[in-house]
Amino acid sequence: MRRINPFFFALILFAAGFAAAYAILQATPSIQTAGKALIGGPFSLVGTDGKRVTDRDFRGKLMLVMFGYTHCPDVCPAELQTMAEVMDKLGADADALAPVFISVDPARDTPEVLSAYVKAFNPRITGLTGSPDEAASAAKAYRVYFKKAGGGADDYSVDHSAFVYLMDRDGSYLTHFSFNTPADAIVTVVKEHLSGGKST
Ligand SMILES: [Cu+2]
Repeated sequence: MRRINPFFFALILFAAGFAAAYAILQATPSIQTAGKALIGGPFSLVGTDGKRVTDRDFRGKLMLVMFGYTHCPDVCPAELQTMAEVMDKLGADADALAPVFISVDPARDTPEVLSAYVKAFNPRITGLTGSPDEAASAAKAYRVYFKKAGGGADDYSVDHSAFVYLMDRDGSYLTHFSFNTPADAIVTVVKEHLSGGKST
């Protein structure tokens, strides 16, 4: 058998690598689409008035959903401030958007505690809590990570992911914003979806 030219062999390896990379890139969009569909879903929680609230109560409005807790030192206050700014900047369009803050610390975030907390940012923000299982189930639906970290029995922090999710009028996932996304950027995307000009 003829000996393969090393240069030719290297060329084949390179071509194979290129083909593999191309295949992965081609496959990526379908992976992302599958991931999108998996974010969100049914939840059953307790509102700040103590009444049961489910995802179905928000049908017909876009939802801006974030998870956090009232004792959070920095991330949650910053994100709630951004949510409040989004509502202010939307003006009349704010009626079409439901901002929702779901507690990952239901042990301390009673409906009363949560109510005072979220209303201080904006009276339109809905605070939701529930049993530990209900909160965990909602977080799981949104692929939100959270874990109690350090501190004592009543004095602890909760690590949690800090995405803000934008959900469609039927409760399906549209997109999400990472921590520190400016209110203006969120308003732009919300308005695109409100006008129906963008299909994700
Ligand atoms: Cu937080």
